[in-house]
Amino acid sequence: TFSAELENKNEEHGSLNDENSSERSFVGGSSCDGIHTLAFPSISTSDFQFDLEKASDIIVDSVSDFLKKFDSVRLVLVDLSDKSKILALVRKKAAEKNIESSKFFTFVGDITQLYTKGNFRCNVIANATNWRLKPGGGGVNAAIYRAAGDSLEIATKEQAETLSPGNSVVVPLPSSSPFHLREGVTHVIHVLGPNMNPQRPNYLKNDYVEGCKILRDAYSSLFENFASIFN
Ligand code: AR6
Repeated sequence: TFSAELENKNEEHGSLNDENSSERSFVGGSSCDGIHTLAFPSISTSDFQFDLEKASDIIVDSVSDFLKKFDSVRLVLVDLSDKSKILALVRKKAAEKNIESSKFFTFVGDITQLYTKGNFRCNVIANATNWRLKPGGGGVNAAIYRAAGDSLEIATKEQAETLSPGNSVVVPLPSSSPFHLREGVTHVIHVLGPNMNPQRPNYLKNDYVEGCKILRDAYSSLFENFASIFN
């Protein structure tokens, strides 16, 4: 079950720094405490086939830059499985960089059920989307649109029709939206990352110079947009 997975995660994978037990208190349910929390998936590393080593370097660098600029924020990288390679790489690199583990950590679970299944409150979640900002397509995008219902699609259309790689858009969720009511998520930030999958639009043909630049842009856009929600 989900909770069994969480307990397991807490013992073995629960935080960036295994000696630091701070995450346990978050799992107890008292997570927000006025701290703005962004949960985000690893952009581009599954369907878009971006290299995991390169992506993990970019995640850790981008997080570290962002946390230097803001207090009272928390960033949480989420993936579905405790065997997630990207979570393991990021945990290792974040520990090496001495990133504060109360401000940035990893979490195993479904990003659409962080509160209802994981007892972990995040007010903002990021989505790894497609250029048309359309529901479906698999991965985290399909899951988020499914969980949020029509209200996310409608609210998204009010903000943007399309997105170019390296950009993001903030979508406020109406308070009547089931996702808002159930999960306490007030905003979804759609992010479009670089694509290394020949079957998808904007294919970069293995150009990692351009790909890394776009992924860096994607995370800075995501984090700046997150900060803009409460600043
Ligand atoms: N909760 C948490 N993490 C998840 C979930 C979930 N429910 N589902 C997937 N992940 P991907 P991309 C993780 O493929 O590579 C879509 O079709 C997953 O394990 O969703 O940026 C869009 O429409 C991985 O670590 O996004 C685009 O066309 C991460 O989320 C395309 O895929 C991102 O995987 C975007 O591809």
